[in-house]
Formats: sequence, structure tokens, C-alpha cells
Amino acid sequence: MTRSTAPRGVRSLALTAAVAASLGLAACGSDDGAESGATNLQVELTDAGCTPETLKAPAGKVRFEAVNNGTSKTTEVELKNADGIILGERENLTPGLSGDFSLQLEPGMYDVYCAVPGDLDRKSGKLEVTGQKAATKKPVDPALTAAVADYNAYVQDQSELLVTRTKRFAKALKAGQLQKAKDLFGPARTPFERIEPVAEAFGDLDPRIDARVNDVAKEDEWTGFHRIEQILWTKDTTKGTEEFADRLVDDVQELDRKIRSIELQAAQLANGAVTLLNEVSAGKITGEEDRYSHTDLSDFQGNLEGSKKAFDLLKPALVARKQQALIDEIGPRFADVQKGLDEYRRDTPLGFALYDELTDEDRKTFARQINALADPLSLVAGKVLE
Ligand SMILES: [Cu+2]
Repeated sequence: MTRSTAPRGVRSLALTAAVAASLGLAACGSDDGAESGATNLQVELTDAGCTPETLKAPAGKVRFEAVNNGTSKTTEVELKNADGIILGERENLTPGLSGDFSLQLEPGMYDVYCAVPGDLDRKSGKLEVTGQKAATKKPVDPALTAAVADYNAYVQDQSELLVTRTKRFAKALKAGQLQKAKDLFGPARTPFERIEPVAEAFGDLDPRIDARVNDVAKEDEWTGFHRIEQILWTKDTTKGTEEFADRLVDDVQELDRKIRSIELQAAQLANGAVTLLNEVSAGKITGEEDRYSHTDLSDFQGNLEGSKKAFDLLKPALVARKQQALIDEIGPRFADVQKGLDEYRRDTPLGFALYDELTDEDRKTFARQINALADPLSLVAGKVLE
């Protein structure tokens, strides 16, 4: 994966070192006072994973910071609950970068997984969150409960749309209608791209539906939209897609059922939107997602809509926390990215220009706009937990 620009979360090493020093030994359970009431946890990325390997924090608000002082063997950190669901993560932490996320943690054991994309064999570190579950629980803010409930409803609506459009796409594939199938490909993907901010909660359905060829260990395990895309555009036929079309319909239907029982957290909406935007500006910006069809811009549009939905739903909670200034900063930046995308709207089934029309300079402009948005957006999770 090439990176056109540095992901957000870049801070000077000097500052990181100063914070680490004030904590003594990048210790667990310390509070550097950067965010009121939060426990600050720091890990350093190493060749083998993260150090320290065990962390402890009291239940409540936790701010998690990861720093890479020079390893290329570990570039991302994920915090997972006992069910393996990713609650927060930072990616693309190449040497010299650090990144953080905040979330509210219940007592229990969590995994701190530090690796490079594609490495599935790393041993996880452990985070123990101590305290009494019911007794320490603060009353839940109704603004956050509403945000989560509304996002859940949004995710369900989009998932239903995904099933409908995927079935239509599969029907064209199985009827041998090549052009129709190509026309339906991008629009079928859009609902999935809209809910990608919380795709980590989909478990292995995410790769089954949306993996690129380089995301799978063996090519014969590769399924989903992009497997079909490759056949349609490189072989110019629907032949050979039938089996993948059936599996894709099964997988989006399974996702639709799973989504009904997914429990999201408010911080997950905000963190998920930021992670996704970082992924767009650092990875998808190269055109890697839809490398055969070049339908990337409609995916970006979906990613932007899903991220904006999360932000819009969190606004009342931000207002209640006197964060109008942050809202006023983020709002125009969403509009800037949207304006940039709107320039490529076309009157085609896809609704957008093909991505290979964009020059390197055009792509860099996009990446800059997206980073300018992701930067203030990354503060939202910490604020809503205050
Ligand atoms: Cu995707």
C-alpha cells in the first residue's frame, strides 16, 4: 500500500517523548492530564508487537496512545473485547508516528493486538480493566443513547439496501448480462461503503464481502465483490462469477441478520469514522479498492456519507458538552470533501467519473481534504466521553 500523505495522528517525537517521560515508564494506569478524567495508556510498537505487553486501567474513560519509534514490522494497534470485536484502532503508524483513540471501557479482559496488515499470527497483549460493573456505571447520557440507536437504525437500513442491490447484481451475473452487471456493481457496493465506519464489528463477513486479492492468504479463498469485479473487468465475461454471486448474496444476508444483534458504542461511531477516513486518504486514495473497475469514487462517496452520519448523530452530545466550536470546525471540512467529490459527478449509472481519470495531483488534493477533516474529527470520541 502506498501512502500519499501522512495519516492524522502525527505528532512530534519530542512531544511523545516528553509525555512518556512525565509518565515515568510509559506506564499503565497513569494520567498525564491531557484529557480530564481519562486514564492514559501508552504502548510502543516493536518488531514483535507492543510493549508493555500487559496493561491495567480502572473502568471508565480510557485514552489509548500508540507510538512507533522505528519498527516497520508493526504499524497498527487494535483494542478488542473478549468476543474479538475491535473497539478502537489506529492504522498506518509508520516509524515516527503516533496515534490515539478514546473509549469507555467496562471491567474485563481486553486484547491489545499490534501487527502489520495481513499478519494474523501475532500474540496479543492484555489489558485488564478493573472495577465493579454495575456499581461504577455512570448514568448513560440520553444524547449518546439516541446517537447509537439512530446509527444502528441507519446501519440496518443500509444493510437491507445492500441485500436488495446485491440480489439484483447477482441476478444480472447469473443471467449473463455483462454490461448490466458492470453498471450494478458500484451502486450495489454503496450501502456497504456507507456502513464501513463500523465494519470491524462485522467480523470475517467484512473480508468475505469486501477483501482485495492481497488481503487473502490464498487466492482460492478470495470471495466477494472484488473477486467478481476482477472477472468482469479483466476477463470481460460473467462466466465464472455465478458461484461467487451466490456466496455474496448469502454473505450479505448473513450480515443483515448479524447487524440486528450488534451493539455499538458512541465512541465506536466516532473512532470508526476517523479510521475509515484515514484508510481512504492513506490507502484507498491509490485506487486499490476498485482496481479493475475504477469505480472508487462512488465508494468514497459512501464512506463520506457514513462518516458524516456518525458525526451528525453525535452533534447533540457535542453541543451538550459545549463543543460548538469543534462542530463549526468539522462541518465545513465535510463540505469541502463533498465539494471535491461533486466535481466528478457524472450522468452515468455509477454517478461518478472513473477513478483513472484523476491525476496524481487530483488524488493528493483529495487526500489533503480528507486529512483536514479526519484531524478535528479524531477529537470527537474523546469529547463525547467527557
Ligand atoms: Cu470497502
